[in-house]
Amino acid sequence: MTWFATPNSYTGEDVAEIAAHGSPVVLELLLRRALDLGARLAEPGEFTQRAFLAGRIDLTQAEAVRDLIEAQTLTQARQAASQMGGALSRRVGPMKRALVELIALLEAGIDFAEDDVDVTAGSEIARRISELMPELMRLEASFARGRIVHDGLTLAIVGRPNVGKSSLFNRLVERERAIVTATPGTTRDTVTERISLDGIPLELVDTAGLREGREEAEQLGIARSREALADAALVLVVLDATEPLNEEEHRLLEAVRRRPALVAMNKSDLATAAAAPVMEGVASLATSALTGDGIAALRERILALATGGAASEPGMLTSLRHHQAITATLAALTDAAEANRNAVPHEMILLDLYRALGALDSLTGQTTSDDILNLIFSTFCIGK
Ligand SMILES: Nc1nc2c(ncn2[C@@H]2O[C@H](COP(=O)(O)OP(=O)(O)O)[C@@H](O)[C@H]2O)c(=O)[nH]1
Ligand SMILES: [Mg+2]
Repeated sequence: MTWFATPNSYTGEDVAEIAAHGSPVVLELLLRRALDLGARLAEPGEFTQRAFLAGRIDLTQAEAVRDLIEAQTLTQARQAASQMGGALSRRVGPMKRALVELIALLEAGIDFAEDDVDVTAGSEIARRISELMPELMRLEASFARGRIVHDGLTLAIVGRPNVGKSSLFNRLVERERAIVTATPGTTRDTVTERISLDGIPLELVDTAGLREGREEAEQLGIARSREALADAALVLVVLDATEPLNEEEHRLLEAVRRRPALVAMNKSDLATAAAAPVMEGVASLATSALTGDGIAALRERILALATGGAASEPGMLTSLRHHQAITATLAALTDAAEANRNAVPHEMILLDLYRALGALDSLTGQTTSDDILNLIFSTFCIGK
């Protein structure tokens, strides 16, 4: 038994922790005994929620506890650990202080108008607001990388039969996961495998070759391929570099033209430059699943496609909730700046500034409604 005395426990309350040998029978027995003696089972995330309500951690840190438990790659775990350590809150702290200062300045001008307190000049208000914007915008932009580190992405590998989709898939997952044969139409069902590309979780989907299906099983496989193609965030179109494009491939390239897509001209070991099919403005690179040529470059290109070139940084926004809070802060500050330009009374500008502060505070949980709090903590596992 370990005793954590208030206020130095995880939740801030008096906490007794029982550690036991891992046998499920022993644990079950201990749990039953504790329940018989008046204990009750914790709700999902209840300990973390109590820690949050006691002010031990803020909301971004609480969310990071869940993210750390659910982390599947080392990068995800590191990102969650850094957020748990307060990286995001530390980034938001100075912006909040600057905003509170500006609010205090305007409030003072209104409250003590008769006592000769100088009314803040419009130019000073404009300067203070515009000083806040760049870092808020950087923070908003960090969501591009933060979201994919957090959520991962799906990449569908598509193309006609026998071009080497399964071979490339196996190269990327670094084992013989999908069946490769010289007979077209071998892959009948989608095969998925999770890999980590520079820490970014990527779900690869190998699909059945797209063509007019010969029999029912293959037709079903092709229907699934089309679904996988529609659902995936990223698409890898595989072509055979030794053969001209056919109708199906022209249609496919047209379909992915406006999507994040890459084209692998596979079997480059067999291809002569003259035989390389003509591309239609889609980025392509030569690969050989047989020799491994171009596979490293393919990984890099997939990574660049996934991240859009956004680099990793401390205190990234990782959830839509974070992103919405920052977008709302930016919108309210933009309104405040606009009102200030139009020489609107300070009472009105303050309304916008308070709205910005509220949005910023919702990120760390100071002004988050109970409904949203309950929603967040319900996604935790029990006993955390
Ligand atoms: N020479 C050569 N053969 C390849 C290459 N990639 C795949 N193949 C062969 O092409 C055939 C079809 O490959 P597979 O991966 O099953 O194609 P899929 O139908 O598109 O999944 C197999 O015999 C592979 O060994 C490559 O880069 N070079
Ligand atoms: Mg295949």
